[in-house]
Amino acid sequence: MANDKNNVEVVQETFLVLTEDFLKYGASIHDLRSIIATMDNIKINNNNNSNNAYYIYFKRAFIILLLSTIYALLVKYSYIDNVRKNFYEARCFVPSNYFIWEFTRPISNCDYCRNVDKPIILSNVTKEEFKLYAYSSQPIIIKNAASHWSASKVFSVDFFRNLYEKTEGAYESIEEECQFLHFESDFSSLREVFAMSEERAMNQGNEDPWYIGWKNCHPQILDAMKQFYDVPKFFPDDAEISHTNYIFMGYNQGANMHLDYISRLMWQGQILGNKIWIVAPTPECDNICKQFNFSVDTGDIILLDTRIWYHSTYIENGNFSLTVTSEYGTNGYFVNYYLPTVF
Ligand SMILES: O=C(O)CCC(=O)C(=O)O
Ligand SMILES: [Fe+2]
Repeated sequence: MANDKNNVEVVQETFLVLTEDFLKYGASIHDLRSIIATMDNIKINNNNNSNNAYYIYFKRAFIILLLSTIYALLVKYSYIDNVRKNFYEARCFVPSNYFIWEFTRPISNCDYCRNVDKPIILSNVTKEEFKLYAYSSQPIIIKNAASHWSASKVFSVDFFRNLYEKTEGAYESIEEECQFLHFESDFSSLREVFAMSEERAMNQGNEDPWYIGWKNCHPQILDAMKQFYDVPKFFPDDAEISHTNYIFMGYNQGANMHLDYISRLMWQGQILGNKIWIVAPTPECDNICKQFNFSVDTGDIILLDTRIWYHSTYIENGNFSLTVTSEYGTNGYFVNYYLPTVF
């Protein structure tokens, strides 16, 4: 058992170090996707899905084994001590571990993205009407569903700085159980974000634009935030609603291309500003499905399955964007999109 754990850790480390090294040397997640797509360059179609899937699994298992053996040898002979040290120091700043998820996720049957080249756009949707779309794999925008939130008048960099400064244990909760995502920005913690100059916070002057996100899980922070927004009323009664949430805010570059390793669907309320979303299919579906872009405007809610759609975001014209994001849905339906797991 202890040995198994060691092996799992070694594999995870291998892929974390690989991801970090690729990103450090200037590769983007987009480039990494292309590598995987080239490796999986097999047209998946309805007739021989499972053969292809076994072939892809076999290839990935072989690569995992090969990389972890090489890595284990390097660790054994201590050549990698420095890399390892850096890895532990940098671990929490890696936004998402591309290789772990790419190599261990199930292979998609591509049904989720077949013929999908734009989001479904709805407005004034009732719970009854929404039932039809509730667990759709197509991105959905519900126009103006968040326009009535008072968050648009209250949420700002200052609001969150004050809230975090005055709430005991709030910063620690991010380091201990939650998550801070710096994307392309040079911040390593939320404390650092809130310590930036007013000028930089407003994207004025000569400093680089910034964009960050973080997960809120401190009960007092969540209670304070919930006075200013609502979980959408149109979600089905049986949907699990997450109690935690994320804030994403900043300018220009947005989030880099990634998939999320979460158990439910994502919903996001666009509280301030507009944001462009770029969504792309998983690499094994590159021959069948398309990447596309769409804009989410102030007051809209976007629903997206971020576990199967690669996604990145971008904010135009130097404007500020602030969103609240959370999860809804059930674990169960996830299996519909994927071929049976063979491991
Ligand atoms: O809002 C963003 O910029 C990225 C959000 C995201 O990646 C997510 O909600 O999964
Ligand atoms: Fe995401």
